[in-house]
Amino acid sequence: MTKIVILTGAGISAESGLGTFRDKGGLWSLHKIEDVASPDGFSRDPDLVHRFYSARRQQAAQAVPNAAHAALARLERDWPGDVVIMTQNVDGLHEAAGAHRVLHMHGTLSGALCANCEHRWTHRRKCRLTPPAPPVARARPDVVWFGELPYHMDEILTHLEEADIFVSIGTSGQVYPAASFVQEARMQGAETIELNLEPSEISAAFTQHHYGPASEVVPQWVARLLPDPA
Ligand code: BJW
Repeated sequence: MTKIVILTGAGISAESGLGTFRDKGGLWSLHKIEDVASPDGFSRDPDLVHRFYSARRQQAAQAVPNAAHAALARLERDWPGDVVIMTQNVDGLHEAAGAHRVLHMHGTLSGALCANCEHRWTHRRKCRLTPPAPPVARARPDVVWFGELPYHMDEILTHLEEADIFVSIGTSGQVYPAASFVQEARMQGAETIELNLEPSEISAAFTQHHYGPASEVVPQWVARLLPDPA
């Protein structure tokens, strides 16, 4: 049975109204990465970091999955082999579209973590993080910042070793370790496909490319793999 391993990045959620990081007008043109996406930035100015993530949490709560998320959920449901989505996104839109096998390698906006004791919880309110009770005092978003180890790496590496098809969707290939997944999959003999708005930094590593908005190229790719829905 053919195993399909899918890596997604911010580009898949762009048409759901969520900003990407490195595109023109993206999050990193509005905020300094080292201020809002690093442990040092959080230590220096936790309020700034909380404001940044509160705003993104509010945007994500209003966003709805687009045709690309829906196509991947259909692929997961109807493909006779294994399908795994590993996402760098923290927005939860894959699950909102109905996908179940999703590994959140950079965490989620709904997760909270105590920076002192590593206690984790899901916060109840949509915007501000509220620690459940003392001594859980230093609440931070449960997301992966620069210099931190992404989540589920052992499981991810196993899936990459087993992949027959590796597909990268809407990611610029500028952030590691995700940017190296295509090489891992290629070394195991997987077919490698890039679906993106435009060639990424690592396009040359892929054997197939389809460029255009995710809401178009992803459903087209899924339609080639699956017969029309009844
Ligand atoms: C569309 C579209 C549409 C637009 N349709 N497409 C030197 C060399 C190599 C590595 C390093 C180095 N120095 C430091 C490092 C490591 C560092 C790193 O990679 N730095 C680089 C800047 C060089 N990485 C880390 O620190 C990571 N940890 C780590 O390496 O630990 C060590 C280790 C790991 C594993 C094994 C052993 C040891 C941690 C990285 C954490 C990244 N965190 C963030 C924030 C997460 C929380 C949050 O969301 O706020 O993750 S940063 C940000 O970048 C976020 C994203 O997930 C990530 C990737 O961005 P993404 O998704 O690719 O978005 P964009 O904006 O870059 O691209 C969008 C793409 O979509 C574009 O191509 C568009 O064209 C396209 N697009 N509209 C289709 N409609």
